[in-house]
Amino acid sequence: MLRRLVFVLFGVLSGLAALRAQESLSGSRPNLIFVYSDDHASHAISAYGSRLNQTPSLDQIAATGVLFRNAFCGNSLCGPARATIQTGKHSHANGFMRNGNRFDSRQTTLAKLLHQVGYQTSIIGKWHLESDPVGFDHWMVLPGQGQYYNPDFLTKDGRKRIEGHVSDITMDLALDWLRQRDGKRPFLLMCQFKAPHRNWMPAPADFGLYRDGDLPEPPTLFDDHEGRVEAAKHQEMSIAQHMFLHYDLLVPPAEGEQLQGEDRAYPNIRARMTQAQRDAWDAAYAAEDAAFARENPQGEARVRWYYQRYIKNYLRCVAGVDRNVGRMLAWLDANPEVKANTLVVYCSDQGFYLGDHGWYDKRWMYEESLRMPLLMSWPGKVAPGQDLQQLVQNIDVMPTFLDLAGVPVPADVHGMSMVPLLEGRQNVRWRDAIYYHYYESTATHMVPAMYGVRTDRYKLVRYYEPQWDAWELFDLQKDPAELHSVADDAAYAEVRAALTKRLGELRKQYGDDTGDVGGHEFPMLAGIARATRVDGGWRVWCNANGSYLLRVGARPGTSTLTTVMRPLDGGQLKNGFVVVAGGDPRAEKVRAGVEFGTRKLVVAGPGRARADVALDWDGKSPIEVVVTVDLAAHTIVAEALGERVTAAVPADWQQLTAWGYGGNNSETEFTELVVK
Ligand code: SGN
Ligand code: CA
Repeated sequence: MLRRLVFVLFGVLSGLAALRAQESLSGSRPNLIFVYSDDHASHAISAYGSRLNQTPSLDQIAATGVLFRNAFCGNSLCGPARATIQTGKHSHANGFMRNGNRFDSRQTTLAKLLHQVGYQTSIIGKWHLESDPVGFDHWMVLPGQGQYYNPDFLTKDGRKRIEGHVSDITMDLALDWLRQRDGKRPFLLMCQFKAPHRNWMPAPADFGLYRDGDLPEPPTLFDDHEGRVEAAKHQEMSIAQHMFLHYDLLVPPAEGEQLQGEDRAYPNIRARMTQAQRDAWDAAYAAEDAAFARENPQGEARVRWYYQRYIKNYLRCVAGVDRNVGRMLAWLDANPEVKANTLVVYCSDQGFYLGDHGWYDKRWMYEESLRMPLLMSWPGKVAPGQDLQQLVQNIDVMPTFLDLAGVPVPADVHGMSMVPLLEGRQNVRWRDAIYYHYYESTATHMVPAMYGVRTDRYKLVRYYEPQWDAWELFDLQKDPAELHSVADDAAYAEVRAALTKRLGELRKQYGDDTGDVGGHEFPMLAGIARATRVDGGWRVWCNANGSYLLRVGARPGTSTLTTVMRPLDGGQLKNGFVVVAGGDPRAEKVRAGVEFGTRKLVVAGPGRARADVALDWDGKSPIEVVVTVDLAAHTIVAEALGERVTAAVPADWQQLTAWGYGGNNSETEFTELVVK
C-alpha cells in the first residue's frame, strides 16, 4: 500500500516537473506562416507514406516538427474549408456551406482577431470566398478558382495579371511580402496555392518528372462500388466516364473537332499561355500525345492511360508546391531570427481521390477526401519528429493560432487549440470523434448531401436527401479501404446504435440543425439547408442557386399561389421565389418572386428565360407576391406592390405537378403558400 502510494506520488511529482520544464507556447506571439494548398491528398506526400511521389520540403516540415496522422476536414470542398479556417466553425455556423456561397465577412475571423492584437496580416493566392478578404493588411488573391498560367490577382487596387505559373508566382509574392513587412511586429501570412486543383497544369520546371514508366495504380481503380450506397454508382467523378481528354488531360483536340462539356474550355487555356509556354508544353507532351492518338487505347487500357496522365500531372503540380515550399524554408534558413520565432504550417483544404475507387475529386466522407495533410514545425520550440494520432480537424486551426497569439478563443468557436499537442504534452484531453457535413449535392460531380461521424475505428455516414436516403457504416480496422458497409450487419448493431447516438450528440454540440429537411411535407427538395416552421409559415434557408422545397400534387386549369415573403438578414441575400412545375418537376421549373438585392419582381425559367420589373420597395419589408398560372393560356403572372410580370410556361404543362418555395443563396420567411 505504502509502496504504491510512494510510487503514485513520485509519478505525480515527476509529471509536474516535466510540465514545468515544458515551456508554454500559449501567448508567445510567434509569426504564423500558413501554407495551404488545394486538393492535395495526404497520400501524395512522402511523409505520409505516399507510394507515388517524393515531397522533400513537406517531409522536412514533418521531420523538424509535427505530423498530424489523423487530420480531417469538416466538409470536403474548397470554399467551406476556407471559411472554416477563418472562423474555426463548421459550415452551418459560418454560413458557407458550398462553393458559390458568399462569405459573410461581418463575422469574427482569424485575420481580424490577429490584426486587432497587432499582427500584420497578409493573404496571397487562392481565396475562393467570393467576398473580399477582410482583416488583412495586404491581400492578393486569385479570382474564383484562378488560372494556372499567367493568372490574374485581385488586390485592393484592382485586378492585375502576372506572367508565369501560379505556384511560382504565389511564392514570389509571399516572399516579397515577407521582405518588406515591418520586422518589429509578428505576422500572419497565408500563402495559398491553387495547385494541385483540377485541371492539373504543372509548371515547366516540373514537366520532366515521371517521364519513365508508369506509376502504380490504386487497388480500387476499377472499383464497382458494390457494398456501398447506391449513390456511389451515380457520382460524376470517375476517371473512366467523367474525365475530359482535352480539358483535364490536356491532349490537344484534332483539327475541327467539336468540343463538348468541359473540353470547351481548352482553347482558352491554350490562348492564355504565351508562345514560349505553349512551346515548352508541347515539347514535353507531344510525343506522348502522338502515341496516344496512334494507339487509341480502349476499355480498361484507356482508363489506365487516363489515370497515368492524370496522376502524373497531379503529382507534377504537387512537386511545384513542394519546390516552392522549399523556397520558403530556404528563406527562413537565411533569416534565422525570423525562423526562430515562426510556426510553419502546411495544410490542404481537403483530400482527393487519386484514382481510388476509380475517382478524382473529393466531397465523400470516405478517407481519401476526408483526410487533409497537416504538418507544423517551429524548431527550438516544438519537438521534432512527432507523429500525433489525435483526431484533429480544420476547425482547430483558428483556435490554435489565437492561443499562440494570446487571443482568447471566442466561446462559439467549434475547434480546440492544438497547442497542448504541439507542446508534446501527454494525456491531453481530446475529442473522441469528428463531425462531418457536406451539402453541395447535385451542383457538380453528383455527390449527395451527407453528414457523419468518425471515431478512431468507425465511421457512420447518413445520406439524408430523400432520393438517396441511406446509411453507411465502416469498420476502418477491418476494412480500411471502405469497400463493405456494415450498416445493416447485425453484428454491428450495437456499434451503429452507439455511433448514431454520438452523431446526434455532435449535431447538438455544434448546434447543427441543417440537413434532413425533406420528409413527407416536402418530398421534393434541393439545395435547402434548413426549413423550419415559424408562426404561420416557413423559414427556408436556401444555400444554393436554384434551391427549392416543393409539395407535389396535380392541379389542372388555373391556380393562384399567394405568399408573403420576408427577407432575413444574412450575408448572401439574393431572392425568394414561388416555384411551380408541370410535367417532371425535376426537369423543368418556373420561379416567380422577388430579388431582394435588385428589388425586382421576376419570373425566371423555364431554362434561361427571364422577365422582370423594378419595384418601389425597400428590399427588407414583408412583401406579398401573388402568382397566377393559367395552363390553358400557358401563362404565369407575378404580382407585387401593384406591379406585374407576365411570362410563358411550357405548352406541354397539363397540370401543376409541384409547387413550393425557392431561392438562391438566401434565407427567407414565407407565410404558408395559399394555393387556389
Ligand atoms: C471546379 C472543378 C470541379 C471541382 C470544383 C470544386 N471543375 O468546379 O471539378 O470539384 O471546382 O473544387 S473545373 O472545371 O473548374 O476544374 S474546389 O476545390 O474549389 O472545391
Ligand atoms: Ca479544394
